[in-house]
Amino acid sequence: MTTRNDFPAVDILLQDTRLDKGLKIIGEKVLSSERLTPEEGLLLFEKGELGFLGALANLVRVRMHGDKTYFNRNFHIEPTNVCVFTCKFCSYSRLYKNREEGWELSIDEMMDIVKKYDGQPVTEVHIVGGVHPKMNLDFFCELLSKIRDYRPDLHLKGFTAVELDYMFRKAKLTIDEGMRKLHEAGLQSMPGGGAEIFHPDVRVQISHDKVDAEGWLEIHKAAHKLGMHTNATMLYGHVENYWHRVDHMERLRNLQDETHGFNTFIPLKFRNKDNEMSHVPESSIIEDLKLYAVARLYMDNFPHLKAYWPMLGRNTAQLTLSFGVNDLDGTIDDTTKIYSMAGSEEQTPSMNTAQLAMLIRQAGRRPVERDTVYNEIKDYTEVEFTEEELAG
Ligand code: V47
Ligand code: SF4
Repeated sequence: MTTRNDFPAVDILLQDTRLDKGLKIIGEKVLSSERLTPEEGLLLFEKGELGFLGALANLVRVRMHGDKTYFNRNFHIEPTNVCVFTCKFCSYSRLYKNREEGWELSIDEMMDIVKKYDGQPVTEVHIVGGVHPKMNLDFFCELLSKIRDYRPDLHLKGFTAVELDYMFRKAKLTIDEGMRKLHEAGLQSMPGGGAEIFHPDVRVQISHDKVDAEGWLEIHKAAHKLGMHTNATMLYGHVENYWHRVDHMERLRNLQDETHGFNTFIPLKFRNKDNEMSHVPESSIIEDLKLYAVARLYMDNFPHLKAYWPMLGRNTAQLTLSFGVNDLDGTIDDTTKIYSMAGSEEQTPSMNTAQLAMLIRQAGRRPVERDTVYNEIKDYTEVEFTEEELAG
């Protein structure tokens, strides 16, 4: 049990007579583990300065996880970038009529990707892509069961609620029926994509034609009912305002109170290369760090907060470890294109275990390899790496 005496820096900040009264109340609430209201979430965005937010978020992070920072060994399969939807921020997708500009992998081609990892200690495959009109539920059930049969030790995490909504409607199945089918075929958990910003005023501007907030939340709820864990994302730093961010987090926090099925909240920074929102400037690093800190303070029932390094870049991701983040995702092995195509500094995202562990150690944290559902595999705090391993 930690007390305020364990965090003298926070105590000093809260004693400062110049501190805004509302922020002082929030600080006291955080110290006594009380839930913040939406108005308080908004005040943190509007008035909280970086040092204040960081100190509080770090306190919460230490209270929940000590110095541990998690990562995993994973790779992605992106079955296609052909997509029936037209999200304005997406640099990755191609419409069906332009499908010769994109890719469409067969089950055999995807199995060849899995076979590349024969004998390697990866623990998770993350399957996500565009919404292809011809890749249906049966196709993906076949893919899942083939991977499961070939490599039963690999955790199968796949499909955003956007992909599932389309798949289930096309198969004329209810959400519960569709989800059960995928679960039986081997799907073990779901990533958090497709959430973007839930508020309809923003959603209609950036992704008007895909599943809405209620549909997204319903699908995650169905997965939770089956005992599956899922993640939740928020695409930030474009046309949304602070209130839209709080509204987004509030909806997730409410569902989590009901189901406790979410593992991780993952803010995704909007990147503006080669998409229909390229005129919208990207957020500053200060804004990024503030957002992570507010998210840690607001999402009090989400066990984990992840900075997804292929999107944020490894340097900023390392900084977030002082602003509430306790997870960096995985080794990736250059198997995702969503962020490199949108202009991330990580054009060939791949880090080996040594590089990820050192990134975490440089930030004064303990690197712990985890599996998808946060069972701890190995603590790398004391492990010595060779120069060759660190060079990658
Ligand atoms: O929903 C698309 C985002 C998401 C851009 O659950 C963009 O562990 C920024 O959800 N700029 C899909 N973001 C990826 C995703 C994800 C990634 C890593 C880990 C997990 C997890 C989930 O990618 C989409 C959308 O929000 N995205 N385009 C862009 N230009
Ligand atoms: Fe399609 Fe996803 Fe891109 Fe939207 S973000 S256009 S759903 S691939």
